[in-house]
Amino acid sequence: MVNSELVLNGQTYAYTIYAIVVILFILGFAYQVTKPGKAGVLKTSLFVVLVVCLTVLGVSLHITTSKTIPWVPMDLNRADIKPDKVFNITVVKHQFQLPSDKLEMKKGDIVVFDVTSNDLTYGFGIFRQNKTMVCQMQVVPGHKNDLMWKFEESGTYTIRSTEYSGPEGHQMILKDVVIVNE
Ligand SMILES: [Cu+2]
Repeated sequence: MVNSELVLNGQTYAYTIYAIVVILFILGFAYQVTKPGKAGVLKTSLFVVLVVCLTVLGVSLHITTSKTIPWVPMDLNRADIKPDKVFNITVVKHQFQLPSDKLEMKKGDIVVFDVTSNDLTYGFGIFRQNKTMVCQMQVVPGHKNDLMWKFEESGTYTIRSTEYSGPEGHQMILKDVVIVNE
């Protein structure tokens, strides 16, 4: 699985470069058609080549990144996967109730976070130390909400609610409670 942070950074750079090329192309075109004097006409063949290149680049960005969304492969096969650990978590009155103080696992373990809400709709998100999100799901009362995940990097992670659940919702943070050992 590809780290979501890597996907995000990669896409940021790739699409920024792509957008800059397109903007330069349009600026160049605008300059050509508005400059005084004899218009320097862009050769039709060159124009076609540029448009085709941009199209191929744009489409291949989508194709190469389509399988990099980290949660796709595991979710497609999750019925056949037996998790190494299941953490049963309850949420009530804007409080997460964990089965133990810390949720510990080994790097590469397949774990399931089975979260039940007894009152409102909440969110369950796992965040890195730099506050970027690893994964999240919605926690709806009266429904089964379980998230299967495999941590590819050891470290300490924080649980936060990722859904607005009223004014008290912002305090739903359990700092450094998910421990992924090497
Ligand atoms: Cu979109």
